[in-house]
Amino acid sequence: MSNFVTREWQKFKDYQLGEDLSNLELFLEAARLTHKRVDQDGYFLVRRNGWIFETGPDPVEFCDRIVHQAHVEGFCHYSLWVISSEQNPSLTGKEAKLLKNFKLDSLLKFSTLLGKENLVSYLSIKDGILLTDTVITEKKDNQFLKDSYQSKVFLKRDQQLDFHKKNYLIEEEKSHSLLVQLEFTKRGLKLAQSSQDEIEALAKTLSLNISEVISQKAAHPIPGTFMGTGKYNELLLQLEGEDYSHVLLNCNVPNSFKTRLENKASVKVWDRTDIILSIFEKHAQTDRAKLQVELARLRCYGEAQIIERLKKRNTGAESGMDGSLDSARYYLNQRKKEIKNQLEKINRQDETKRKTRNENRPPSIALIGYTNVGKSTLFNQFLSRYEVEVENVYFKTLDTTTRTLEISKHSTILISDTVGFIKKLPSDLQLAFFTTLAESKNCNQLLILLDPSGGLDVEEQITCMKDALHQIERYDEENWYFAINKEDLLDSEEKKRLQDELGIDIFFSAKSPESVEKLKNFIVEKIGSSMIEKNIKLSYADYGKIHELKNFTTLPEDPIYKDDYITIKLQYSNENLYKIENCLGLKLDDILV
Ligand SMILES: Nc1nc2c(ncn2[C@@H]2O[C@H](COP(=O)(O)OP(=O)(O)OP(=O)(O)O)[C@@H](O)[C@H]2O)c(=O)[nH]1
Ligand SMILES: [Mg+2]
Repeated sequence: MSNFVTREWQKFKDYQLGEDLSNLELFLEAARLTHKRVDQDGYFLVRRNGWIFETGPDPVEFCDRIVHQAHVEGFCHYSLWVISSEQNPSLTGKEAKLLKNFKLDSLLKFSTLLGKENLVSYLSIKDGILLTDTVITEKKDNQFLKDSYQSKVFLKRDQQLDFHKKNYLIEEEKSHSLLVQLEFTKRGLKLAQSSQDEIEALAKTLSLNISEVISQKAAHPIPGTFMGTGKYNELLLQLEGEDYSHVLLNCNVPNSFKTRLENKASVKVWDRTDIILSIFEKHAQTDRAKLQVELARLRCYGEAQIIERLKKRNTGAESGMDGSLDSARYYLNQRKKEIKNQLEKINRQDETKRKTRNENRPPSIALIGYTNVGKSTLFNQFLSRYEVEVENVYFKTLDTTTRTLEISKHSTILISDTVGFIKKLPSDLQLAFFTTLAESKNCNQLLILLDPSGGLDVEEQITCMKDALHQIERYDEENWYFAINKEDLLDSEEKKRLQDELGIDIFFSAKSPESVEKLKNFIVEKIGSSMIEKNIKLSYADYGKIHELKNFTTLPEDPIYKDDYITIKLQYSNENLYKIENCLGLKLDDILV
């Protein structure tokens, strides 16, 4: 990219930051001028209420930076603007990829052509606060974009400017957070607390860099300051001396405590629930996941806090609210109702799909386990292709994916990758989480993966998994298999201890193909042993039905072709017997070998 181009776009950005651009026409004129000078397409990002964040000729470079900032700030709704001399800038492959890679909500396009029709498309941003739509406008005698609907995008611009300027600086200096690690020891205290390892892994998932830790061990929380007064003062002192982007707490604290500290120290305060919610928000990809997280956020924050936030951000006007408590409350309830209805619809559709699949359901197995244990890695290995995303972060997967897996030449099973568990998940997320697990709830077998290198002991992972499974009403422990993944990270002594003390069924490494093959054989054997096995005799006239049989049986061996008939070994569960007999048009007992 030539220096000239970069400089010109940089000037445009400075212009945005320096000017009051509530006058949209001025802004568009500046964009047109910049564009004329550089003769290249340009891009900029806007936050959901219209704040221009960054401009430049290279969208990838600043998307990288901005999306990172978005996570740090807890915002996740971004639109990318394309300024182009094309009359109707089309979505190129590169831009489509940007939308996907950076999870941008939309691409907004603006043509800089003068004298002809100008076009601005607004695609919907589904954040429930700013509702936009796709609109085409014409320029008529300097009447360009006078439409009030569209100027909403730029509303309140000047009040947000400092905020973003500050973000910009924070990003350049690399943000850093302060961790407050509290441990309460009183028996029977029902408080979700993360170990330091766990909270560090959660922070890393959000790209939050912990540069300082303040810790305290106490019997129970102290009213008001939550920690001891001395420790609280130490925290305030630390916040005074350093410019942190976040204070992170390893447990959940009352909202009033957070607000007080935020106001006092001008820093974002996130407790364990906030951190987990932000991760879910960051990773939610499907409509269902996005809606569930939004609902959890609305429930979790509580009415008062959301209203407070709305007021602070002054988004009331944009959402069409008059800013009063009543209308905010009305808006919140409406939004909750809306989300619930949409979720119910999605669940109904999924249920229908599941039922159809169950009609002809081969044996099924779900990969479940604590977050980051390697479920998705194993899933991809089993299928020999990159089906689901894998990353060394918490809660990468938020939705269940089910695929058919060939386990031998004549048999298939259904295999599901699922959302990861975490100890003491915030209760509002738990609800969302268990709905997502509905798919695995119906699987015949559960392969419970455990990670000996994770932030939580294997013993604790097992307890957590058992609790969660009981909550979705799965008590059939005979169908659960415990498998330790990441064997490569385990020393022999620890392996022996786990084998002796916990009765682990199998050790493997999802990264080693031989090891995955061993696990596959283990699954085939287990599925086989839970089923009825029979040898039957089929005439050559029924040869074509063998393929159909695979939908609800397993054929562990190749059929044997005799002179007058074929013998087949069948494995099936009793509930599928009538389907087999229907398919063959014969009673199994009549054709046994
Ligand atoms: N050393 C080692 N690392 C592994 C192994 N299996 C998976 N991993 C790594 O563990 C990390 C998490 O893997 P994922 O497959 O995303 O884990 P997951 O259980 O699907 O995680 P969530 O979707 O977040 O619940 C990735 O960095 C993997 O590369 C293994 O056998 N050995
Ligand atoms: Mg996963």
